[in-house]
Amino acid sequence: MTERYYTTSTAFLEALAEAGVTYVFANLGSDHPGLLEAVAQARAEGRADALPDIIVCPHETVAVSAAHAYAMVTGEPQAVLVHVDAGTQNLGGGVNNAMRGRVPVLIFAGSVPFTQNGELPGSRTEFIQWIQDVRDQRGILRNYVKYDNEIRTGTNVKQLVHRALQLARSEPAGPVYLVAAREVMEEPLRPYAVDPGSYSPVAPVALTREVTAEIATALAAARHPLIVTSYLGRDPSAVPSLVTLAELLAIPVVEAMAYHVNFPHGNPLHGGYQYHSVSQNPLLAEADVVLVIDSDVPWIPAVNRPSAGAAIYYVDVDPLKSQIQLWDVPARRFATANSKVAVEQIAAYVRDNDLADQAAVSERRAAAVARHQRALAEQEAAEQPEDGVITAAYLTACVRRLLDDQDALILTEVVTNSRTVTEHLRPNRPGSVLHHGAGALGWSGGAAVGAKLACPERTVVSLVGDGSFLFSVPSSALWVQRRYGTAALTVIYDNRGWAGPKFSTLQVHPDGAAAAAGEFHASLEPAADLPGIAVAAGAGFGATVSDPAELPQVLKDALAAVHGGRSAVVSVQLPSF
Ligand SMILES: Cc1ncc(C[n+]2csc(CCOP(=O)(O)OP(=O)(O)O)c2C)c(N)n1
Ligand SMILES: [Mg+2]
Repeated sequence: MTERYYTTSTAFLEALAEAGVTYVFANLGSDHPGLLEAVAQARAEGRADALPDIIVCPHETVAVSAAHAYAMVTGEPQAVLVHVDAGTQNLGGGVNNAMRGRVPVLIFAGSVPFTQNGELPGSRTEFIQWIQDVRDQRGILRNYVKYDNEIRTGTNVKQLVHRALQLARSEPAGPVYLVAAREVMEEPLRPYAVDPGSYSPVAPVALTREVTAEIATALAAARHPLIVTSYLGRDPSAVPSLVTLAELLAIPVVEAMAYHVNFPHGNPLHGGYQYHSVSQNPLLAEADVVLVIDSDVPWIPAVNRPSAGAAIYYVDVDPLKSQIQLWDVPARRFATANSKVAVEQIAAYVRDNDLADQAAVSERRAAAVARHQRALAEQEAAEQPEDGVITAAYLTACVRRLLDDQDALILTEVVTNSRTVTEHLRPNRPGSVLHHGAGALGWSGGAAVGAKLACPERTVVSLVGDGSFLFSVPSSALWVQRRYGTAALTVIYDNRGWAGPKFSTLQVHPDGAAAAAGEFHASLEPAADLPGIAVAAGAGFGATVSDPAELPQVLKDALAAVHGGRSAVVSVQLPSF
């Protein structure tokens, strides 16, 4: 029997598969012959099933965003393969998003060969291998990864991969980066195995009994307790636990810069959404005890903060925000804990010690019900189209109705329309709306690919700004969506420009020369044919709509195209900002 083909590349890919990586989102280069040969040899030997599938991504933004969304949906990290320093740089904001969004992703890039005279298999053969020889390739990503290392030999590559993924998955989760030169990836090896079971992520952390008692007692004794959260819903099973705690004491829950469904919109204790807040939130102003759980920016203190006397408790996987340079939320207690575990502990303590003052709970509940009904009535009123113009609220209501009977997964990247979109989607189901959780636009196109691969049975819908759509490299994203049968519906909130930078300028210079001139260099007129770009790249349906009466039917036709297996992109013309 001939000896099995087995190199560092084979072992690397095997380790990924053993660790649960199903897909390698790849953009290839001269650094990857070892990996491509390993895949081909495995196929020839009938062992292709032991390796992950390769998804070709013509832009790295699409690759990393796909891996990001896949991990958000499943909790399972995927791999991204890029070309030396150049491909690493092209990952750009996508790595930033994965890091800030606490999402595990394993990124691998080749580094240039370290021999040049043919001393070893893989030695330099192309001029670019001198040009791409930089001082510190790993430094490109060091601000944005939890761990970076170089694979120096195949003999322990499996351990490195499993350790990297263990770090990536342990809370706070995040991206990790491995590099290796061609000679190392070509190294012949004896096949070997490691036990993936011995690299599980760190177990969730609980509150101590003392801190549980302190927080439970403070919340139960408060007149106006409040919970603020941004990403507790990253574990959908944590949401019912939060609902139980909130209902036990009738505590309103405010979602701040939410990028998951943290609390059902329809629950009367939902205290609303805070995004780019420009005014004081009354619930925050009246609160005497605030539990912040899983949030980076619970409020923006210059415009919106709790009262000076409020007792704040901060529970988070990283309550001191060690990855943020200036961060200052004065709290009475900071505690490291998994949010689901923590809210269950606090609720159990309240119940076991009969701490709930039922009269106060009934009073707060009645106030919450009235507040919630008022908010709903205001939202309903805002959903009517205005004088033949499609507003963001009306559009979102149409999308909500369109998806009423669908098992939909909605990805949002709508910047200045974030609050409107979340309010009018009225999300109730944990895990049904996702956002990258960070600041680098251009996620949604690739994210739709990852989301669809993660849950092929669900209808994937991206709601995006026109600027964000262009950032997501639609020529690449729509092609990947077609090639791999991951059809998605994209609805563009098209205000023909970047409202965000304009609003930022007005916040700092409300009466300045830019405001007086009305020039913010944020217009994207003359408008590009965005659905045309999508159709040229691979979408099966593209349309631009500006008549409110036509909108529901256009959205239906677009959804039908998606159910028929082809992506659809609809540009919805909103008023210019
Ligand atoms: C990669 C990246 N580049 C630039 C920015 C700065 N930025 C913030 S909002 C914005 C405009 C986004 O436009 P669009 O998606 O149309 O949303 P709108 O502001 O119109 O609501 C820009 C350019 C960013 N966040 N990310
Ligand atoms: Mg815009």
